[in-house]
Amino acid sequence: MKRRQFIQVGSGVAGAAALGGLSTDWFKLYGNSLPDPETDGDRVVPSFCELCFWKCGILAHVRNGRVTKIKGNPKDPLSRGHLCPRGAGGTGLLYDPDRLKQPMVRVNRRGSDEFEAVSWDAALNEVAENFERIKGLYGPSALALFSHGYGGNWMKHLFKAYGSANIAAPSYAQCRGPREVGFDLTFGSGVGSPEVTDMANSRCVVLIGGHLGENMHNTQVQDFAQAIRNNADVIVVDPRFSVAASKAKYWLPIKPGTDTALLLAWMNVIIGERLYDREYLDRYAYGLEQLEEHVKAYSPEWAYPRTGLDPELIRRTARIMAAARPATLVHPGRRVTWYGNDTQRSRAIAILNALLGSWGRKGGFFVPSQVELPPYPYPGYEKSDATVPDRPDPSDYPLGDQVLAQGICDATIPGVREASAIRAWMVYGSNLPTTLPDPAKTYRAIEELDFLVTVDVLPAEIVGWSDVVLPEATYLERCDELLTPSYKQPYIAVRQEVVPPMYDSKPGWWIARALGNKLGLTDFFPWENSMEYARERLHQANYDCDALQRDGVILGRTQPLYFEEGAPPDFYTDSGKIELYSPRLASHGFDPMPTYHEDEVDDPPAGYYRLLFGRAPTHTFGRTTNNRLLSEVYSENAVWVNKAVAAKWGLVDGDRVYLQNQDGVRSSFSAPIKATERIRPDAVFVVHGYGRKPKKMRFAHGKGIDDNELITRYKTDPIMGGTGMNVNFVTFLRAEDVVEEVAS
Ligand SMILES: Nc1nc2c(c(=O)[nH]1)N[C@H]1C(S)=C(S)[C@@H](COP(=O)(O)OP(=O)(O)OC[C@H]3O[C@@H](n4cnc5c(=O)[nH]c(N)nc54)[C@H](O)[C@@H]3O)O[C@H]1N2
Ligand SMILES: Nc1nc2c(c(=O)[nH]1)N[C@H]1C(S)=C(S)[C@@H](COP(=O)(O)OP(=O)(O)OC[C@H]3O[C@@H](n4cnc5c(=O)[nH]c(N)nc54)[C@H](O)[C@@H]3O)O[C@H]1N2
Ligand code: SF4
Ligand SMILES: [Mo]
Repeated sequence: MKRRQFIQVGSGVAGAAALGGLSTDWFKLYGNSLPDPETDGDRVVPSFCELCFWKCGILAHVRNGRVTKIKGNPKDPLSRGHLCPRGAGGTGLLYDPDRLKQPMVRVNRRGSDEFEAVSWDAALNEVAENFERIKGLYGPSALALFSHGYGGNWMKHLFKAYGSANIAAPSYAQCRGPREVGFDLTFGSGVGSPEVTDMANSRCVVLIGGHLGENMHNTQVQDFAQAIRNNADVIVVDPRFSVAASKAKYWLPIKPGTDTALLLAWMNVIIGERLYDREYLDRYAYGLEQLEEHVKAYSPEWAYPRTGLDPELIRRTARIMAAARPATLVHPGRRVTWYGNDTQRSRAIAILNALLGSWGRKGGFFVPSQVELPPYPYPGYEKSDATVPDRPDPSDYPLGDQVLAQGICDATIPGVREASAIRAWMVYGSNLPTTLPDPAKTYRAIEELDFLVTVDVLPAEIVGWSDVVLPEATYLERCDELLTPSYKQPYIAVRQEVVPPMYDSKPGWWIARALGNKLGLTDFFPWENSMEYARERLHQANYDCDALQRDGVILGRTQPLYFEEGAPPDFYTDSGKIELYSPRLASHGFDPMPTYHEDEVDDPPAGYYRLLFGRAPTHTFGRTTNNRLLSEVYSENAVWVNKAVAAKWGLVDGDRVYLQNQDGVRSSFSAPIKATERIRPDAVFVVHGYGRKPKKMRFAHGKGIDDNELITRYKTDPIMGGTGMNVNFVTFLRAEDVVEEVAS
């Protein structure tokens, strides 16, 4: 992308932010869909994006061997021809001068970030020897894989073939795990990704923290913009006046951590005033009588002192939701690991949707479908030799249905899970020191490891601590597993090589196959390359691989989306119904219906503020903070502080501060203050992904504050093991005082 064009992108975004956010036509601001005569005659390769995990279809333009720009693929259901700013800025990753360029082996103590460049053969031999040694001594379950991003599928295949089921990602227990479990307990299926929200047709959208517009999942934001254009009633519950709140009819600046009280009060009004969908509940739901009894005590007046929200506002918003039903979407959110009671809060959101009859209904949640593609005919995976060691006792977090990333980390530290200790990690596309809470523990686990191999594209924190570093080709330089999302429009998408890998980087499929061959797993890698693999899978189901490569997508046949259109009302719960009352939770000793426990949230100590964090539209965590194109707009984060609080501290906009938490942990770097009325006085907010430590990330290094450093505490969800991370408090240290202290 040319600089001039990028400035267009940049100023568009900055303009949107300055206006208080998202213009309903904001996608037009990026110029993605503008005709550009300068690129006529380019080679155009369809593929899909990996700047975040939404997987939008792209058209990459290539001229003279260089990718000049990336646009949305109009045929692709997840981009619909438009990209978010990050997707349009993908060349900033491809041409990042700080990229990992060759395989490397550590030469000094772990964490010194000193390496020697070696050949692929030497690097993979080192990995294979260590894997074989550790497997021989302790069995394959002493090996763990952390994997985030679509390319990780090849490594997961490798691990399963090798006999280890220890495959974890912070996108479960640090992200949307509680939501999936809460919805599954209620409706018998999760919300999935892409979410099955039918927001474009909603007449009322309720966002509980979900900060769409800053949280920039492309089609979610397009659908949200559509709902706003349709004049839907938008209700945003957030301690911060988010971009979404600026588009809302009602902003409820809730006291952090008390959302379950609000949700119960809303149910109290909807049930008390008989505003729910009686017919729908009679047909599909179990436990309405118990729920009616249960929520009687939770009046808006009861909720008021807990949430800080006016009882009349609670009543009015409940009635608005009910008036628009079933086209009311109480959005399930995505990162819901907040306070450790998150499965129950997600349950409360699910139950509220059930009362409004919105699951399986137009404007609520649609019923998704998927193109069926048979798996590649591999031999069966070896059975893993042990149960996963991520929880001390199998009865801990009994409803967690994926491996807990923090549990694998714990199991690496001697004395914590002795019987099933982990000795080696492979880390693919996951920057654990900045994404697992209590980073001191993560570093301790890393130091205890016998062996750590990282597959990455940039010299991230985790890379600096590795024994072997394998540089992956970026998503624009590689083919990947076929994509068949479960969505409104079923389809197949292909990721293909737009330009050949730069430097000595290799695609994930190549790395997994080469390593698999060294580990004697040749039966699991019978294909020569991933396109041959894809062709074989497509051939078996009679799809045309050439057409897929030409168009980027093949659309499947759409199925009915709503119950009223004939979509099957299947609820995969024990009762086969929507469970307002959950016998399953009761059988494990948990509240069968969401309950507000007074002791669930602590107040900040005097002089401290709750640390909240979220997204900026142009960044994906720390994945993009080194991307020169994207960082033009927000090159560092700012600390949002309530104006009155800032005044009390004598701080004005732009004053630089360090944050220090309740345990005396101070941020490594400073950031400017943003004094604003857009946040409650009891909380501060920073965007996640800044304050990067590695000096080799020359652009991002030292810019802004890393929220994760300050997350020394977390509360674990007893139901499924998610780590509630909004439980830390911070205070301010003026940057000039800190410098003095360091100098003295
Ligand atoms: N403190 C704090 N912690 C959080 C969150 C938060 O907001 N604050 N958010 C949580 C959430 S919602 C999630 S989903 C998780 C995500 O947490 P992680 O799974 O750790 O994900 P990322 O931070 O995206 O990991 C990025 C790593 O992938 C590398 N990478 C980028 N592209 C590629 C590629 O194509 N191939 C390979 N091999 N590597 C690549 C990057 O260089 C970087 O090192 O974090 C959770 N943890
Ligand atoms: N641009 C961009 N978009 C992204 C990502 C990205 O990195 N960059 N990451 C993607 C990923 S993996 C995820 S999981 C999602 C996460 O996006 P979301 O699910 O939307 O966000 P969260 O991080 O859970 O929540 C952040 C919001 O919750 C508010 N909040 C904090 N505490 C409370 C509380 O107690 N109650 C209420 N009601 N609100 C509260 C914060 O003020 C903030 O506005 O974003 C996705 N989209
Ligand atoms: S939402 Fe943006 S970054 Fe994410 S896949 Fe789509 S275009 Fe790429
Ligand atoms: Mo996430």
